[in-house]
Amino acid sequence: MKLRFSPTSPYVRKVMVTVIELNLEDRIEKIVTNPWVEDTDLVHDNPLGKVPVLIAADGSPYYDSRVICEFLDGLNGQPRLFPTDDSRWLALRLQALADGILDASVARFLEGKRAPERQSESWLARQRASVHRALDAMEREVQSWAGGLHIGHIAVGCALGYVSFRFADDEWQRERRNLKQWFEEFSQRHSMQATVPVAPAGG
Ligand SMILES: N[C@@H](CCC(=O)N[C@@H](CS)C(=O)NCC(=O)O)C(=O)O
Repeated sequence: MKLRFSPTSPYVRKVMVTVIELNLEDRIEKIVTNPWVEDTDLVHDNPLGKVPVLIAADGSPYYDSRVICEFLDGLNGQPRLFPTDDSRWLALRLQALADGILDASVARFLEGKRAPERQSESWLARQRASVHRALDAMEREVQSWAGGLHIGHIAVGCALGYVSFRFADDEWQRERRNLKQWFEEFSQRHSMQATVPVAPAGG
C-alpha cells in the first residue's frame, strides 16, 4: 500500500500512529506529497487535493484520514481501534472533537500565514475560541478515557500534538492539568514518539 504523506500534516500523523499501533509499517510505502504545489498529481488520487490518501494494494484510493484509519483497522478482520462495543461512540465522538480542533487550528495557521493586512482578526479569534472550548471539554472528561486504545485516543493525541507544535504560545496546558498529564503519558507511546512533527526549514 502507498500513503500520500506530509511530515507536518496532523491528519497524516493520525494515520501513521494508527499504522504503527497496528504493526503495519512494513506494508506502507510513503510518497512524500506537498498538497500546496500548483502542479501536484495528488488530485488524481484525491479530487479534493488533500493528504492523506491511502492507495490500497488493488490501486483503490482511500481518503480522508478517518476512512483510512478504519480501513487499516479492519484489514485483518478483527477491528481493534474502532470498537464494536459500547465504547464505539466515545471513540468516534472523541475523534470528531479532535479532528474539529485540527480543522480550526489548520484554518488559523493558514490565515496567520497571509500578509498581515489581509488577515481577519475576527476569523483568527473564532478559530482559536473553538479550539480552546474543545480543549476545555476534553479537560472535563479526560479522566473517563481509561480503557483499551482506540481511535479517539489517537486523534486526541495528534490534535494536542498539533496545537503544541503550531501554537505553543497558547500554552494550552496551563490550567488543564488533567489533559496535560494524559498527553504526557500518551506521548510516551512509540507510535507518538516516532511521528513527532518537525517544522521544515523556513517555516
Ligand atoms: N478531513 C481531512 C483533512 C485533510 C487536510 O485538510 N489535509 C491538509 C494537510 S494538513 C491538506 O492537504 N490541505 C490541502 C488543501 O486544503 O488544499 C482528513 O481527515 O484527512
